[in-house]
Amino acid sequence: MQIRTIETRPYPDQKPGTSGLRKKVRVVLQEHYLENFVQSVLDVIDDARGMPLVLGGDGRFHNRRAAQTIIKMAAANGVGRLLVGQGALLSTPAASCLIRKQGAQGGFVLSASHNPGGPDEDFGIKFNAANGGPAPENFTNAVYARTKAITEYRIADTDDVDLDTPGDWRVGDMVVTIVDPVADYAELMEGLFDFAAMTSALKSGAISICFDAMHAITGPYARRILVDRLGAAPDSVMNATPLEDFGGGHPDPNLVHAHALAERMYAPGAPTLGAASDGDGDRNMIMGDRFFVTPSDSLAVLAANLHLLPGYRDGLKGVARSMPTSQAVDRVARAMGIDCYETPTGWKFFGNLLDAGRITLCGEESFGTGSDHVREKDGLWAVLAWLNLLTVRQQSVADIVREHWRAFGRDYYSRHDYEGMPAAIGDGIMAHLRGQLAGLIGRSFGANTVCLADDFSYTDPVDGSVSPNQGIRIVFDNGSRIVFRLSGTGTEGATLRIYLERYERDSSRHDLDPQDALQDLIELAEQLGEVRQRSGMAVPTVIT
Ligand code: VG1
Ligand code: CO
Repeated sequence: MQIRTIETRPYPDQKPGTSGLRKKVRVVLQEHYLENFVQSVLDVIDDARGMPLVLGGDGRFHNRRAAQTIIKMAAANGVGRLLVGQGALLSTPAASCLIRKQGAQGGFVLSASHNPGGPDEDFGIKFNAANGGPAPENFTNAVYARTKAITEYRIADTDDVDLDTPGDWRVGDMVVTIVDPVADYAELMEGLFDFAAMTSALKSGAISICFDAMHAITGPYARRILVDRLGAAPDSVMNATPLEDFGGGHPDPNLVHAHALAERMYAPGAPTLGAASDGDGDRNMIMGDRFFVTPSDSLAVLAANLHLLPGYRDGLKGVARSMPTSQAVDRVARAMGIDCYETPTGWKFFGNLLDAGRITLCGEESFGTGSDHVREKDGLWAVLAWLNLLTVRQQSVADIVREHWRAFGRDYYSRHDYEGMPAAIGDGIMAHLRGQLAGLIGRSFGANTVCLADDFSYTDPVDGSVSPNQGIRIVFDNGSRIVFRLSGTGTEGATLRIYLERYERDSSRHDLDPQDALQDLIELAEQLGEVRQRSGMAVPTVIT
C-alpha cells in the first residue's frame, strides 16, 4: 500500500461548535476540507496509534464518501484497527456504546444531527473520546489550532472498502472490521430495561407505540428493538428507512418537524406512547395520547421514576441538566436528597460528571436525555425508559406527568428560536443584553423581580476547567427565568434562542397553554433584547 502525503493549506473556519464541525455540504466538498479536519484530529490523538478507532454516521448525503476518505487516512496514519458500522452507519449513542465496549481510543461520527441533509444542506463530523463521549473543549480547541497550521495530510492510495459486508478487511497494515451497527446497542438496552414486561404489554395490546424515525438513523434500531425484539406491530415504526436527505425533512423531533407523528397522537385512537428521534439518534420526543411531554418535564419524570426500572434499581447518584433546561429536575433532586448540576449547553459537559460517578441521569431542553450507560444523549434509550415506565406504572403518559406536576408543581417552559439572522445582528442583541446585566438586579417587571443576571460561566467540578460566556440568564425571585444564547450548531448566519420558564405550584392552574402562561416573560424578553426591532423578524421561526 502506498501512502501519499498531500500538501494542503489551512481553512480558517474549522472550529467545532456545540457538537462537532457542521458545515454546508458545498463547504465540506472544497478541496482537502474534510481531509484537513480529519488529519488535525488524528494529529491530536497521536498517541492513539495502534489503538482501535470507531467510524460511522447518520447516513446523510456524503456519509459513505467521507467514510472511505477517513478509512484511507486512518490507514495512512498508523491506526491499527478501525471498527466501522455496516453501510458506514452508526447512531451517535451506538457509536458511544461501541467505543466503550471495544475499548477504542475514540471514534468519528459523521452527522449534522438534527440539521437537514442533501447536496444543498448540512454535513458534520464530530470526534468522541475513549469514554465514548463528545471530545471535551481542550481537545476540540487543540484540533482547531491544528487546522489553522496544517500543511499536509496523509492518505493511503488504495481501493474503496466494501462497507456493506460484515467482516475483516485489510487496508495496508490496518484491519477494518465492518460491524452490525445495532447488535451491541440492542444488547445494552436489554440489560437496562424489562424486555419481558414490555413484550407482553405490546403483544397483548395493553400498550401501543408509534415511533417516527424521520427517515434518519434510528429506523434500523427501532425496527430491530421495538418490532423484532419486543413484538410491536410492524407499522409502529414510521419513516423507518434512512434516506440521504431525510425525505426532504428536517430530522428534528419536535411538534413542528415531526408533524405526521403529532397528528397521529392528537387523532382519535392514538397509541399509548408516541416518540421520535433525530438525524443521528440522540434526541427524543415523548408524547402520549393527545399529550406532549416537554423534554424538561421528561427529564424530571424520569429522575423521579428511574429507580423503578431494572438497570437503575440502586437509585440515582445525582442528576444534571444544561443551564437553559427547566428547573423541574432540580425539584426532584431536592426531594430525593441527591445533587443536581447545572452545565453549559452541549453533552460534552456531562462527560466528567458521568465518568466521576457523580450523576446517573442528565438531560437538555433540546430533546436530549441520557444516563451513564453511554456518554451521549440517547433517543431510543429515552423511549424505552418511558415504555418500561408505562408497564410499571400502568397509567397513561398524561396521567404520569399530571401526577408529577401535582407533586412537584409545573414548570411552564418554551423556547423561541430566531433562525438564520445575520451574525452581526445576533452578536448585537447579545452585546445589548450584556450591557444591561449590571443594572437589572433588583429591578421589578410586573410580578417578576430580578435576583440574578449574568453571562453563565461554568467551572467543571471534576477537572476545574472554566467555560465562560455560555448564555445570558435573567433569573427572578419567583423562580421564573429568561435565558438568551446563540446556537453553536447552525451553518448559516446566527440563530438566537430565547428560553422561557415560569413555575406554578397551584395545581388548579396546570392546564394553561404554555405560550399564555409565559406571556409576560415573552414580552419582557422582547423589551430587553429588542429582537424584533433589531432583526426585523416579527415572530420566532420555531417555537418548542
Ligand atoms: C443544540 C442544542 C443543544 C444540543 C446540541 C446538539 O445546540 O441546543 O442542547 O446539545 O444542539 O444536539 P445549539 O448550540 O444549536 O443550541 V444534536 O442532537 O444536534 O447533536
Ligand atoms: Co442529534
